[in-house]
Amino acid sequence: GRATKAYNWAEYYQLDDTYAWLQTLANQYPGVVTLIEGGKSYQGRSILGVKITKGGSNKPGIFLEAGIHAREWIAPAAATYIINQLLTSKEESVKKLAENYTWYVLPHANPDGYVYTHTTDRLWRKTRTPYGSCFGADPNRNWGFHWNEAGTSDNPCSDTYSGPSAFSEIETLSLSSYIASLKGKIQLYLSLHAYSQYLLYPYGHSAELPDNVADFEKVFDASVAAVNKRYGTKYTGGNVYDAIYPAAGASIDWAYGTQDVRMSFCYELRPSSTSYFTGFRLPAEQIVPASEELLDSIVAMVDEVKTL
Ligand code: ING
Ligand code: ZN
Repeated sequence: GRATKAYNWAEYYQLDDTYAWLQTLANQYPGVVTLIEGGKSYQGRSILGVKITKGGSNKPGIFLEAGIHAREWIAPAAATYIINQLLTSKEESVKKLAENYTWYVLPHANPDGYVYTHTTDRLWRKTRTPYGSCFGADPNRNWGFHWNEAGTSDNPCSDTYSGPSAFSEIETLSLSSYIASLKGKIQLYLSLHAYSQYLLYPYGHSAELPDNVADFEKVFDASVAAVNKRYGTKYTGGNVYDAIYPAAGASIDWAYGTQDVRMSFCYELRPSSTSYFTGFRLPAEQIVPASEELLDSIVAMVDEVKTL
């Protein structure tokens, strides 16, 4: 699907295809879509995204980060689906979602890793920073909030290597400073991963619950009910530490714990639990349904957040 064919959601794209598409959106929607650089990668790539201001510039912000894990291809695909719906949907609920918020969407938080899954190793997860004879730190274990306290590895060859220090990875360092530049503007932080069909909220570093856990539970309930409506897809979840496993240094914990973002969630998208080999290879025919139900869920989530 290169150059001559229109960008669509029937296949997975390479990094350059998606970045070119983002550029066309900025040209096509002047004053509404602004290209943003959320950061840089070790190999010098841009963490490119869009800011969408359909309702003007003074709306509360929603930040959507995807692709921090390279092999979870459905995550960036769903992020671009959401960008497209925010810009083109005729549905009243989606139009409102676009008009009432400033959206910051970054489909590829780990561009080097994503390229590597296309060229060399489909199941690569981490960044590509060299560490001795191994490569990469886990960019969802590298953020500077209770860094390395649980569910991480000190072995650079491990898929959950936390890195030599918090924010050792240029990807998390630069992205975090971009997010910090928006401090006070973000109401909701979303991180897209795969797989297992979970909806998760802080924390990952310990079983301690966020002080507004009752609000998280209300929003969680509305969101998992909505994800089920269209195709019957079942999500479960809760706080990261209890619902899946200990995991310190994740982006959603950092956003909640250090940036005054009171609502911060991670979606683990389709498929449901299956083998490691097939889990990251969601058939391309499922990009659209997985993304439709995700958007249904986000609509309900934002409606619920509004009532808090
Ligand atoms: N799962 C996430 C991971 O980084 C997660 C789960 C989400 C942990 C949010 C911490 C916070 O391990 C996958 N599949 O990557
Ligand atoms: Zn992941």
